[in-house]
Amino acid sequence: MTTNIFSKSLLDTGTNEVINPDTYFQNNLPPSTLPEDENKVKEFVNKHDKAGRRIVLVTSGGTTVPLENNTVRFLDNFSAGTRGATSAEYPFIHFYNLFSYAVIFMHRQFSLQPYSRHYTHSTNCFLDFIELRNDGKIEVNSQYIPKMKSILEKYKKAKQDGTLLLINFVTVADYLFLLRSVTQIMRNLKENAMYYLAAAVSDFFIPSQKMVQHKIQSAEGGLTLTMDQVPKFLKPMVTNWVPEGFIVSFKLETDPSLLVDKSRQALTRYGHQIVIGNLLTTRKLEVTFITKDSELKIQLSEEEVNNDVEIESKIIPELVKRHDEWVKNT
Ligand code: 9Z3
Repeated sequence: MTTNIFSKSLLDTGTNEVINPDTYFQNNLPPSTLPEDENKVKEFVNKHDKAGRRIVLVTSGGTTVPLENNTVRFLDNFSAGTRGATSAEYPFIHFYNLFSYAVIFMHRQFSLQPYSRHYTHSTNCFLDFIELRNDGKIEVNSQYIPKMKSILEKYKKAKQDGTLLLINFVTVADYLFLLRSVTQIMRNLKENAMYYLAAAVSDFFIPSQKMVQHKIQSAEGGLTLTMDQVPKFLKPMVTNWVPEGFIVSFKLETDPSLLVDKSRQALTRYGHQIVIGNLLTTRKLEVTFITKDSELKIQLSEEEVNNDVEIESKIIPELVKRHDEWVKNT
């Protein structure tokens, strides 16, 4: 026997229509931390705008879709947050570009963060990098010092200059409300803002009024889910929220034969500046930049892979260059 969670919910039918973003925001609750995050973002944007910096919003990590209002179970989108966290670390500075960027890093709670990402997860736990000396003191193992020193310097500099602001989301609703607020605050930056949308955002969700309140019980057997489509938020973002900003979105596919066509479709549909296509299996080795009139593959060579070069070290300078050219031509 299977359980259809809608048989337990207030409304009985899912809808095949993609709902309008405005309707979505009217019918779903914002995260309780939204006003606090908005204040932090306003302060950050004002400070860096006055200092003549450009600002980039980097989104990172996957969104969850809760199955119950008192959430025990949820669906998740794939993303460790490596793309976003790594990108936010590479200086958004171009050698003939006078502007530097401050970074708003909007990430899934507990996903990888810039700088600390090198030492946080089980494969590179910080405890493995330090030694306990005979005199009871703790020190970094000498073989790791050069790399740690360079990361620490960049981390301290970002902290001292206050050029990195962290805000987080968990659910797809948190993400959408936060994205709308942050972009609207950044709107006045016009072409001096870049939006780098690397977060993996669910295409499907269950509206809260259709969700059961309490934990779904297993006594009735299996579970059948019907989900609504998440509104296509890139449309209002490009058209209304930040029409003058430089917007870069990522397209994730698993079937190589679909990647370029689907990326181009997204670009045509929303009318923003760049779609970066990547495949799940090769995302750390190869990406394709798609614009209205060009297609560029960025790859790591075998030698670069062996030398631990990260593909973001090529993506970011290319984007900064293109942002610069775009500002000059608009
Ligand atoms: C990406 O494609 C990212 O590059 C990855 C990064 C999620 C693959 P990791 O964090 O992975 O390094 O583990 N992000 C965009 C995914 C997405 O949901 N795009 C939407 C779509 O494909 C458009 S905004 O429809």
